[in-house]
Amino acid sequence: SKAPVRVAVTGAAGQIGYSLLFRIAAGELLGKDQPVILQLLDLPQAQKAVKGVIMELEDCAFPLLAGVVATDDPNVAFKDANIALLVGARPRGPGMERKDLLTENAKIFTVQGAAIGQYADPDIKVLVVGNPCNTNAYIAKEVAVKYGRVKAKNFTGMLRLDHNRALSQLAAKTGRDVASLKSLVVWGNHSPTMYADYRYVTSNGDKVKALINDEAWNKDVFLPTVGKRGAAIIEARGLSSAASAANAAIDHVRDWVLGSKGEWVTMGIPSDGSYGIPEGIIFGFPVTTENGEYKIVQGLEIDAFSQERINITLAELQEEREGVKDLLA
Ligand code: NAX
Repeated sequence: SKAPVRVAVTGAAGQIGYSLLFRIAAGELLGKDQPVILQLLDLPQAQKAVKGVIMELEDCAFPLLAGVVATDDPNVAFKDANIALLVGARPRGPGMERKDLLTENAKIFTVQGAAIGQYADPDIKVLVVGNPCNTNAYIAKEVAVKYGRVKAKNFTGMLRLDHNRALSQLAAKTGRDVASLKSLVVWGNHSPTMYADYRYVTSNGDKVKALINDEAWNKDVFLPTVGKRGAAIIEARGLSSAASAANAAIDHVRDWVLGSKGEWVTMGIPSDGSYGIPEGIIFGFPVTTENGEYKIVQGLEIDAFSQERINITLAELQEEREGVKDLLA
């Protein structure tokens, strides 16, 4: 049988962690024949809750769960890790400005980036879920690569929840099966500025844009619905999205590792300059994946409306980068 893969998960005691860990241990992340060792990181005050989660993991008697490590030390959590899901982050407290949120998280991701850079498997694949996820991924990447071991291209941020949210809105609007919808893109930042672009989406060979045939719906309904979905869930549930976020994290990493079989998926990845996005910024792009590598879908025409939306989400990311510049100097 295969050697176990080490999967580090931060924020293990949180609500996304509670949805995520059981699915990883069940083989939904890396395949039903791939044993995993979970390396769980959370804050010191959350260690008791992590213990409780581990008791439940034990009680599932998952055949693929080859071991569990619980720690409050990033250097231990990321040791030899092959995959890292960075979920834990500082939530926005009452009266906290966006800028404070950015700086508080920058500190966390600087520490974790350094631990990954020094102790993880050099081929580690990192997905940042904790918000602001694009900029947190950017920080972890910038810090980690300074140690000269891990690869910048392997630091990614999660746009997949936005992608899946957009797919389900399109399925509802067209009455088509969600599984029939291909070639969606979500450009940019995981924030309400993200641009869900369905110009290329097809369903069983039909152009979804032609099926919908309503430009006003795009601007007035679709984009705001997808962009504000997180807030709508908080309003309805009294808690932020967790099971759907965990599901998207699994989709993201599974497709990255096991391949998208020619289909486009959205990943937040360090830009290589494609589509005029400055190099290094973590930006949502359409990619295909094969053999553990992603490749940006090239040559898509960017019309005036799309360019305008891409500029808005890019400007936000550049502003966030500017806000953490001093911490990375
Ligand atoms: P919870 O507050 O339930 O859990 C967060 C956990 O992280 C807690 O157990 C906390 O102790 C831990 N933590 C905090 N700082 C840590 C650190 N420095 N090291 C290790 N662990 C730490 O939040 P949850 O609902 O699980 O959400 C986690 C993060 O995901 C939040 O930042 C949230 O904003 C973000 N989300 C991102 C999404 C995306 O699409 N990218 C969607 C869902 C979610 O909103």
